[in-house]
Amino acid sequence: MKYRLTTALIALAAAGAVQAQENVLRIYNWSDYIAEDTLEKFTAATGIEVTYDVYDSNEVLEAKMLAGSSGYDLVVPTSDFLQRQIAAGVYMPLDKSKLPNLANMDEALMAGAAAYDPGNTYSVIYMWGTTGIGYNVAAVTERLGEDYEVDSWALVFDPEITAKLADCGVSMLDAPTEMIPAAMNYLGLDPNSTNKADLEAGAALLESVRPNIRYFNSSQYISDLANGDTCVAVGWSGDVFQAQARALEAENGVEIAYVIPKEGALQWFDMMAIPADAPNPDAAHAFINFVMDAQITADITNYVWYANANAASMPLVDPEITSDPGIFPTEAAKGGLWASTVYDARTDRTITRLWTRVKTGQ
Ligand code: N2P
Repeated sequence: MKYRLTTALIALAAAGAVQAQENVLRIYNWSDYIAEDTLEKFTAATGIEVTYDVYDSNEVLEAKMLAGSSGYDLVVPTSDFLQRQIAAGVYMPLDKSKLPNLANMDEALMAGAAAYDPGNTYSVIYMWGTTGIGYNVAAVTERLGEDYEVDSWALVFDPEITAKLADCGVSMLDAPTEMIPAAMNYLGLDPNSTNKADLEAGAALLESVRPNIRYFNSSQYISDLANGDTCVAVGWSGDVFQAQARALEAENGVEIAYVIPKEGALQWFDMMAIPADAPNPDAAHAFINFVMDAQITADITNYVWYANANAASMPLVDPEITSDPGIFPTEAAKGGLWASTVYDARTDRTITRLWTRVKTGQ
């Protein structure tokens, strides 16, 4: 009898464990990219527990996705990387019957994202933004003069200018498919060119300013800008605004601004997608639908300062954010934005090789 009871208890405990496991959603998202209460609210609404890991590089995410068996149920690649990963069979088609909140999405932006994922079959826009420049207003003015207008990529790509800024700290994203095209664009070349000579020219420009760059990293600059430890960063729109907000909160006298340079900038979409081998795709669908709730996505935008693509959420987004041209670019600025195209394997290898050279000088 006793034995039987124990067996029954073990069976019960095992069933409980399986059930607990089934009710876990494993998310892999960009760092500094969600509101403080989003996961808590999701668990309260659905009973699904969340484990949440972060990355700051598409290359890191892509390596995990291509290797397979990541254990993640939901990931957030940028649109061009997503396109290549879809082709590699990494994701499962979304079951749109489980996503009634798709009705909230902005049709024009979803049509833009469909250039990478036809029919929006595998993905939904999480947030979008631009890759521009964040800077410490006082530190830059002190070094370049009152009359210097910060409106150009020259701030980070002109060796004479970066030499004057080097002492206060200039950083760049560790994102080769964003930095090399930005340099090419500054040179007047097509940022999407896959011509080897063009890519080499972009890399050579980066090498020419390399001695004045303190580091290449895609997340460190938020706190460094906010604390005044660096003064210029090529960065992602919302991350720079988060630095600005942190400095304001700290009342440390640091004023941070974000500029989309006049030569233009990359506009990107970060996409929620479900790995084909996700252990819990139902929970992932529930989360995607939850994020598409107007209030939830407005809460995220209000916290991370990134634009979302949820039309229904707009009235709930802080007007300070919707009216900021750094977050929602003006029609005029939109003309200067470019979208990235996915690289073929050969171009990808070239970029990787050039990037190693830029970073290490070899
Ligand atoms: C959030 C960075 C997301 C932008 N820290 C990268 N596409």
